[in-house]
Amino acid sequence: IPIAPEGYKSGFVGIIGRPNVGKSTLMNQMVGEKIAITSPVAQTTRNRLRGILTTPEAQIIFVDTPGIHKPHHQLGQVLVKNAQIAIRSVDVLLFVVDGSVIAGGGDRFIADLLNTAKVPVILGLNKLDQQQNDPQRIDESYQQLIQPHSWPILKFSALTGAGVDTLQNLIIEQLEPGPYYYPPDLVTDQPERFIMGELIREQILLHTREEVPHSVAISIDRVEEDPKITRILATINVERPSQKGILIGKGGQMLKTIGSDARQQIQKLIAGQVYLELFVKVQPKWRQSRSRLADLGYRV
Ligand code: GDP
Ligand code: K
Ligand code: MG
Repeated sequence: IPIAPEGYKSGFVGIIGRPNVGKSTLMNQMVGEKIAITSPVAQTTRNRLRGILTTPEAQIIFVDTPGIHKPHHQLGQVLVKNAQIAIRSVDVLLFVVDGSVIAGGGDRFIADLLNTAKVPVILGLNKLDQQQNDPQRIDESYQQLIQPHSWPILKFSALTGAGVDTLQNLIIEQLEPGPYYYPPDLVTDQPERFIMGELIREQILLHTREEVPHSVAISIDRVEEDPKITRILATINVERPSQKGILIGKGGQMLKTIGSDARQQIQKLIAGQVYLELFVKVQPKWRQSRSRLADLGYRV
């Protein structure tokens, strides 16, 4: 890692908010590459994932967290714990809400958690591109939400990128002088294999209904790099035989669609040809088991 120039700034920025407000979309937009998967399904993001943005003035390390929600089972508890750890270990907190609707109970829960924050907080109203029903009422609900604090409020669209430059500048203003924490050309702390697994999970989230997505975990079993093509063998772990049936689909059609769409995403990631082979395996109750969660790469 090179030595940063005189006066260079750096720091960690925790992105927190309830599920589906656009935290992962925002991180991808800031970093300029798709490193975090996004979808309309809550709990798309399971691990703390770092996205690194290096500019001539500053290196910002974004920490994308799973959305904060009430824990129902072991995985839920792990997700909330990870978000709470993130709050305590960053230099700036970026509280993201869906600015196209008024503040809700989930936002209130997070605002209360943030009362104990000892670092600067920025409130980000996302989805600026979406129609607001009653803009004035929406704005008031968020002003009220952050009281008695005077956190700066910014509006942007993580999807289109509108307003994101202003957000970037405000974050840099809040950072202290510091070194490069990561090489300037790195965009994430995660190994390529992890992102490959995530890109497969993303296609499952996009192609199947509610009951399957929350019960999958992907393991990348083998990656063979040839000069011409990269061969990837991966297993989709599910909890029940019925879910295995759904994922495979009639005549294997569902698995074929998921595999083909995931392959295209992975080809973009590694900028090369990919051959992807997927297996589906039943691992009963993996969500309840801490040791299995650890095996599958979750921090428990
Ligand atoms: P997260 O759960 O907070 O990480 O949310 P995601 O980044 O996965 O996004 C949830 C959904 O909201 C996805 O379908 C995104 O495409 C969508 N989304 C995110 N940001 C925006 C935005 O600025 N505008 C619109 N219209 N949709 C967005
Ligand atoms: K999501
Ligand atoms: Mg996310």
